[in-house]
Amino acid sequence: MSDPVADSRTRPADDWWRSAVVYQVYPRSFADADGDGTGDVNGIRARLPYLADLGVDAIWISPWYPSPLLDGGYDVADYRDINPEFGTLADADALIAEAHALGLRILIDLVPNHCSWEHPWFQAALKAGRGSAERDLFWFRDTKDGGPPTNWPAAFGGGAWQQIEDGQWYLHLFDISQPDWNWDNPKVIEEFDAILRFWFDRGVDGFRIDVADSMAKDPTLPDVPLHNGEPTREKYVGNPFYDQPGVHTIHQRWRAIADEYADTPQGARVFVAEAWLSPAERLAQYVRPDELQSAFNFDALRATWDAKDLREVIDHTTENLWAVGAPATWVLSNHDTIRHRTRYGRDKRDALEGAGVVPTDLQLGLRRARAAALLELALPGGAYIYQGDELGLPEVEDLPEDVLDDPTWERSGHTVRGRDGCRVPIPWSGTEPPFGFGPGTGQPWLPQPADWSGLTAESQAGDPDSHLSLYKAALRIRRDHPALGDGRLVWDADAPAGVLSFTREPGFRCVVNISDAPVTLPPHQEVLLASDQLADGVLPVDTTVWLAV
Ligand code: ISL
Repeated sequence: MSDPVADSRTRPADDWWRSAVVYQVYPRSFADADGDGTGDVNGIRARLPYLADLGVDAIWISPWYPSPLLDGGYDVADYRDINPEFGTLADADALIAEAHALGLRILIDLVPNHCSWEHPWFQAALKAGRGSAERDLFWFRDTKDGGPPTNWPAAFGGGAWQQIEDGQWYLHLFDISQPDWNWDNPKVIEEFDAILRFWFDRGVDGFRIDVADSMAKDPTLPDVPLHNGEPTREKYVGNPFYDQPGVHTIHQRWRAIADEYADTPQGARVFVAEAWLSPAERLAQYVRPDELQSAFNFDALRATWDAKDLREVIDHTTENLWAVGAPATWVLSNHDTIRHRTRYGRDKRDALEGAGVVPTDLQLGLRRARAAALLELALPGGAYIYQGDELGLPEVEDLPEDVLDDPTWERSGHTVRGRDGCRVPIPWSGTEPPFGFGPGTGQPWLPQPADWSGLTAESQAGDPDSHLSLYKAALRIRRDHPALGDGRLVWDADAPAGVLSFTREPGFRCVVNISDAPVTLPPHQEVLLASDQLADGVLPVDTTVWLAV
């Protein structure tokens, strides 16, 4: 039997996504061309040369659609237009063309589980009344036992049902402003087919699918069990709103649509699933040959800076994804999580939680973030870089309460600050805010720390030892080296405890020292790149080296 991963290296460029490095743009916070304090499409266009020079293969743009931005744009009011705060459809068309001219692919975000309460179909459903065809596009139900139809909790706090004036309730698994679509209704299915085609026809190369595991619901609407007295959002097998079998029918349908584009110059279009599903056996179901091509590997994001943890995640991921012929992906941060420079600067094992209350060593975090970048980019498969990862940005944990914008802050009754700390606008240049985020001195929608002048792209560009220079060097080597990208790895038997060491053919070895003492470098021809200074044939703690062997 042929090996699907090994074969892929000889497949046509259609398989670009198997080894792509994808850069995530969060449009509100990337670059502001018109100076209103909010990032925009023309800001992204202006920075395309930066991204091409950085050396990524593709850009994924978080939602840019018309939206009241009550969940940062994941509350979509119109799936076929651009938020006027961000620009116009003509700007988006120009961006797609300019990116392609620079050799960059464009992925955009599809939010199929829910829309915004401003979406015209939801507004019509509110007016149409119980039992109407309009309400059947969503999950409207009557009161049960004097309360909501189920005990399901919403993601940002509180229950997942909101009661309206006539007494019915609608389902919102996320914010109250994000009503869930009813995917049992054929009109919803057809509408999303048309949305995919709308953007594919405009030239986008693919979609990141938001909460790709939640569209299908158990129509009997059973309650979820209580944990510590509270209804759980845990994704246990059989959860009525996560990982239901029906989601796979939807993904198969979308894959067929993407494959219709195989004969266009860009080739078949692609998907990456956002589904926080563990273990990898479950995630692998989403990337079977007739479903989505790839999925974010959040086990890698969740793993702590620990050799045993990381090795387990790498092995488990690759075993399960390779079994279905899919490449692994590697993710360290995104717009929903505490930035990894900050996480890796903490002792706490589950450093994803506890913003602002855990002692953090940002110098240690930076050192580990450098080592992690070289590990991530050496592993087989695709890799994701969240905007600002390449600058070594930390989480901003001291945003004033009055600027917090994440719905989590309000819905948790001001107990959980939420995700704004990883969404602070990018520092591009200059010595004080807005650090070139927008023209002039106007301040961005979230304030930047005054001490970020050493982190700007401009200040790092000229410094060969900067975080940005490390990323650029790594991406250049990754692009040229035949061992990197898609393929296999073999663990080296001679690695000391606490050291991750693997070889990729031809002639490449990656060694990561996560032990508590320096280790001797294994025999090699040449050091290709190291995340920090190497001393005399020795690899210091929290350092990664790429070797030619
Ligand atoms: O719901 C969860 C756990 O109970 C989360 O893991 C959830 O899958 C994740 O937060 C989904 O995030 C995505 O969809 C959200 C949006 O707020 C995030 O920014 C987006 O990445 C709703 O659209």
